[in-house]
Amino acid sequence: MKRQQETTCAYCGVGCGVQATVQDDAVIAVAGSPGHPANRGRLCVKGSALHETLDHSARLLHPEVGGQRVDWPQAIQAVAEGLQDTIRRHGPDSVAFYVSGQLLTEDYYVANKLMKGFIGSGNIDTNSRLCMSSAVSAYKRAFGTDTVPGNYEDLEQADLLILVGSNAAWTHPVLFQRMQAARQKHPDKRMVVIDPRRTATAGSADLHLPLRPGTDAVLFNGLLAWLAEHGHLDEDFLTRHTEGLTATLSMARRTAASVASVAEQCGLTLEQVETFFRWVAATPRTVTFYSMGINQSTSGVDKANAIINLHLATGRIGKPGAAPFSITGQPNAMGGREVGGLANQLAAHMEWDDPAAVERVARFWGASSMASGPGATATELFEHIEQGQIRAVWIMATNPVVSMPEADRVRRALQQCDLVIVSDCMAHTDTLDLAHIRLPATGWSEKDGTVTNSERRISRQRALVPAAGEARHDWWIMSQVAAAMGWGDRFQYRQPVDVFREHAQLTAYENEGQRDLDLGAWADITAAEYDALTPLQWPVNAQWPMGRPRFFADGQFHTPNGRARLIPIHPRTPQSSQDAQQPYRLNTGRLRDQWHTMTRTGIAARLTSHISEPRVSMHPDDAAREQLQDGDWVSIRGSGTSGADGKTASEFCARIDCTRDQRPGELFVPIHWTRQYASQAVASSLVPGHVDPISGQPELKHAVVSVSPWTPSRQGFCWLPQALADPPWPAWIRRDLSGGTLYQIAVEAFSGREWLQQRWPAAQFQSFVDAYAETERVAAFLDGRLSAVIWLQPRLPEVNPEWVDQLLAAELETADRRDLLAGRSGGVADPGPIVCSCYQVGRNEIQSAIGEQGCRSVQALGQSLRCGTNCGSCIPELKTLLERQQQPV
Ligand SMILES: Nc1nc2c(c(=O)[nH]1)N[C@H]1C(S)=C(S)[C@@H](COP(=O)(O)OP(=O)(O)OC[C@H]3O[C@@H](n4cnc5c(=O)[nH]c(N)nc54)[C@H](O)[C@@H]3O)O[C@H]1N2
Ligand SMILES: Nc1nc2c(c(=O)[nH]1)N[C@H]1C(S)=C(S)[C@@H](COP(=O)(O)OP(=O)(O)OC[C@H]3O[C@@H](n4cnc5c(=O)[nH]c(N)nc54)[C@H](O)[C@@H]3O)O[C@H]1N2
Ligand code: SF4
Ligand SMILES: [Mo]
Repeated sequence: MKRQQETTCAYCGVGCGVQATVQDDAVIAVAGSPGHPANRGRLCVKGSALHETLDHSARLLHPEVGGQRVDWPQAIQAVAEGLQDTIRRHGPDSVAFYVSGQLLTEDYYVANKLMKGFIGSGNIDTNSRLCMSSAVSAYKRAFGTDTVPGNYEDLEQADLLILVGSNAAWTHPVLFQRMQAARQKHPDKRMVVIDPRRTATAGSADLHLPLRPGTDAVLFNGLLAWLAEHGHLDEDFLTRHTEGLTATLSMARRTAASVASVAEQCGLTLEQVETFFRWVAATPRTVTFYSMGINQSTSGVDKANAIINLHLATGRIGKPGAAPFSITGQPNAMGGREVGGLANQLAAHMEWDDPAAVERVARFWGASSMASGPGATATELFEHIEQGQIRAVWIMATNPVVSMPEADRVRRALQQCDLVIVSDCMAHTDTLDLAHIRLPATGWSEKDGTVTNSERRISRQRALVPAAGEARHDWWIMSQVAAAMGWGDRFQYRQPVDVFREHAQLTAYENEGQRDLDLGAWADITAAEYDALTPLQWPVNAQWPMGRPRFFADGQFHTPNGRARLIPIHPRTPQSSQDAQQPYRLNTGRLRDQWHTMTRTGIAARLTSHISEPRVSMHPDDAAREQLQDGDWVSIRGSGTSGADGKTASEFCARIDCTRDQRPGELFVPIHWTRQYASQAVASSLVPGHVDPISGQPELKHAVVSVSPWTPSRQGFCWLPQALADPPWPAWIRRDLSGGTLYQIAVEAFSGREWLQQRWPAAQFQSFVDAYAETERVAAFLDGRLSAVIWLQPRLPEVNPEWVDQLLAAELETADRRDLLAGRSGGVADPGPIVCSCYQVGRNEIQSAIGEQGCRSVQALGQSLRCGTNCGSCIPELKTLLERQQQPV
């Protein structure tokens, strides 16, 4: 029987509603929910591949203690005893939880309560520290609370959209498409993109400001000073509802006095800066949408406040189409902020510095041992592990040995830690591989609860199918541990609604209109109501029973005197600076079709076809100076980061991608590849642990590095039936395809035939060797079926890897064998790198449609090849291909 169920996407903070089709306990199809206000029927490429990532073969299916399979009661006992024993010997601050914006609100709530109210330590922090803690601090400095003023409709209603440090076309694709659709309807709307790189997002903008990295505060200070000088401030709003203008303005004037000074400091032209300033002056309906290019910085809070200053000074806040808008990355980063999952938050928008609040929360929880103040933030937490102050850590739904700055150091710290407990849904992650206790968690399609998206909208993520193997919900696992530690009467949850109801009650508890976060309308929610919950924007209480779309248009802020604060900003440059040893600035970030550490998106072959290897983006002038060509291998080393041995620098080994989208002197690498998927390509291992002094957020966007060439003697591909535990090549990148595993490899001295013979002595081999051309192609056959192929030559062969994948496990005709050894993809056209993942349309096909069939527009390409007609994520790339090919030579 087929049925349809409404749920929410597992990935980004847009929080799209998903309509899942379920048959025989399997999700067989997904589509965007037409009725969900976040996406109104759309999904991006990651969302539309959700059902392709649910294969149980890669899942962690049962608990393990010390590498041995155990049952749940034994696992719970081991965790409880491990934590209790540590607390007994070293005190409550010797244990810590490191959790995630990918937990549901219910999971997050239980984690926060268990640590702060019962274990009695503030040591719970989350990967959101790496993501939006600067945005939270800036909102609190300006408004007194962590309140997102606007909503997604503002993005459509704005006449000027300023995207700062955001590659939304790839990272918040459905929102980006909503913006694009609004621009198409009203062509006089404008979009400005501020990003050192020319991203897919920047390529779609009316104005791209490729500023010098880290100089955003100069730009926004300069803008404020210029608007004041030209009489564009909202004096009435400033006088009645804000404080701090004089000092803020004088600092702005001091640090960014003129258009010329701004242009000089930011590395922009006068015309670029002036155009931007004039557009802002002329457009009251302005939304500034900012993301990791702002937050991930040692002055991230200041930069966010520089943006908020602009909106306060022009009164552009809380009105339709006018707001500062920090966009969150993870599906439930916002839910974490609501329960108080950051070490420096207490709970439910109450703070540590208010003793009455600490007492109130303790009373509400019936806390046996209430923590008295903030605990360790993410970077501090791993430092405390390294120094032996924290002896036991429980990591849930995050992969810190890949995503934390100084990733290799974090790895060494965990290797020394007495007790590492990891809850994850997958069987192998770089972090899980270091755990003493492994706990299988339910994943998307099984877990059940709520998430809050970037516009404060709470939606249900529903269980669609039974849990895989013995996987259990995170809230259940923690509640069981709490019970085993003696606090069962305070953790008697039978289902997610029990947790949600208690969370809603806490938000309303002795609130009396004092706290913005108030879910009082749900304080007595029943299971049936919870099941039927429709997406609403908090608060949801007597005053706002259907949720509240916007805050602050009335000029009422949650500061003691009710006024918003403008904050004087003294711009600071990134902490590491380039020198002769580390001449390049390194920027890190995301690709369109991968999610973070690839534990789920790496499984779907369709998603690895867009960009199949970690490439280092480099300006052609830099490449020329280093005597490198596009596709050459390099080794990148970071400063102040030490590798696996603790002595030499961490290393990132990959091929370069020469592109003018990059500023000279600056490199970009993707963050997705882990030790599971590449020999040496963990971006965060190159990034030092410098953090913002207010928010504790690491400066993940601004490292400095050296580059040295590496010339392998040969490169190529190895197709195998399955992944290897320990690949033998000095450099490799793995892809999981439908027929088996593909390795892209680079080798020194290596004979493909000898290696295959050692692995499969019983196999038959056919090979082609051209010693002069240094080319080797070997095929291994088991029982007449093709089981492995290695193809090596001095440069990477231009072959469509899917072609060989399709042949694996097949009994090949003589002609196919001949083609294979000759390296001719017999009759199978090579589509080239995949541009449209939905319909698997490659660059070669698109180029020939433009060149030979005369397609002149995205629409024409869509009609001819279907590319761009489903999720639309590839439209910016289609436009670029059209532009490039149509330029007169
Ligand atoms: N496809 C995909 N989408 C995702 C995710 C994913 O893993 N994959 N992850 C989600 C998560 S958790 C997050 S946090 C978001 C992140 O979403 P984004 O913030 O949009 O993504 P990033 O690629 O990290 O960085 C954004 C841009 O900041 C720019 N930048 C770097 N330095 C500066 C600077 O000094 N100034 C300015 N103005 N810009 C700078 C970079 O060049 C980059 O293009 O994406 C979410 N969406
Ligand atoms: N250099 C550099 N580093 C970065 C960034 C950057 O831009 N540059 N960005 C930072 C940002 S913004 C972020 S958000 C982080 C993300 O970094 P991480 O959080 O480390 O990355 P994920 O791969 O999302 O890890 C989530 C893990 O949880 C598992 N999981 C999924 N669902 C569940 C569940 O329901 N329960 C449990 N228990 N496990 C689950 C997944 O299998 C996966 O192993 O990376 C940060 N690191
Ligand atoms: S934009 Fe894509 S990844 Fe983000 S929630 Fe929507 S479908 Fe999921
Ligand atoms: Mo994030």
